Amino acid sequence: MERRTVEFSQHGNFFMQQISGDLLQAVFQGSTEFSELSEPGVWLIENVIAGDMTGNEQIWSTQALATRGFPTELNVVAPPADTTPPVLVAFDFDPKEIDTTQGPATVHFTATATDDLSGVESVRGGLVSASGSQHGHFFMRQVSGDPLRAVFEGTAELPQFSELGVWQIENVIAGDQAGNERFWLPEDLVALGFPTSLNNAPQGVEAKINILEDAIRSLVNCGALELNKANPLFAFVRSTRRAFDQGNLHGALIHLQSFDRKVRHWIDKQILSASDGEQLLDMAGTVADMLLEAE
Ligand SMILES: [Ca+2]
Repeated sequence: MERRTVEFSQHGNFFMQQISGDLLQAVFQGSTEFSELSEPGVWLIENVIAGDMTGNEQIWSTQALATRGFPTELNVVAPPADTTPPVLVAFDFDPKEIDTTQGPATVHFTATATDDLSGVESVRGGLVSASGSQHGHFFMRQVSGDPLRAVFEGTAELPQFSELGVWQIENVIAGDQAGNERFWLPEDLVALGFPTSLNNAPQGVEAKINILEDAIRSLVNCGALELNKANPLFAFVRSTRRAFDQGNLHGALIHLQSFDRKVRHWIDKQILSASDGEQLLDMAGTVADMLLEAE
């Protein structure tokens, strides 16, 4: 015995098995499955076919079934389409002060996103450095909630020697299972009251003195400065370091304040390029500001 379910372009069929009765009056049962790709709308029982043991078959058409008062229609309800991307209802990261001068820094991100129908599938985003030349990324995974209100977590790692200064969240992107995506730019995040800034700065006076020392060392390494014990730049940083190590913050500050005159002298003598000199002065100024605060 066989039955077919048909509606125009899509066809289905199902086979039935005897579940009770006897050879002369048998009760059959079977089933058929509709997938999410099945055409929505009214499906018709195209025909029902019954056969006996000797091979005789009888086919009843839709019309024949309807005439006998049997049901012939089955309505497949169309699933509503999901055309709306998720909504970002929470976004934060920690810490907001990092220091990549001594090693890489890891920033932890959390976000909560809601979706109307298919469910949130992904949340990710990017970071950009102050100059715009360096980028970081964070990919998040769902840690709790449900598809319609999901909590995501992820991390971004900024490598050692990443650009210093304020990094911005460049964008946050959330997508749903149906492929709808939405981008939030920094101004969108600010409008929602979410943080967007991450400050990458050396922490502490000592870290900054290290940077100053490293900067002078790298000028020597690239040949911009001659390695000479009498080099006043070395003498200057050494004495700043010594004063700081002895807890003599005022002494360290005096050294830093005399730095400006010395560096300008070296720039005038063309022993130090103007841009290198300005960079060193910037660094020294930052250390001096911190010492002033600490004093
Ligand atoms: Ca959606």
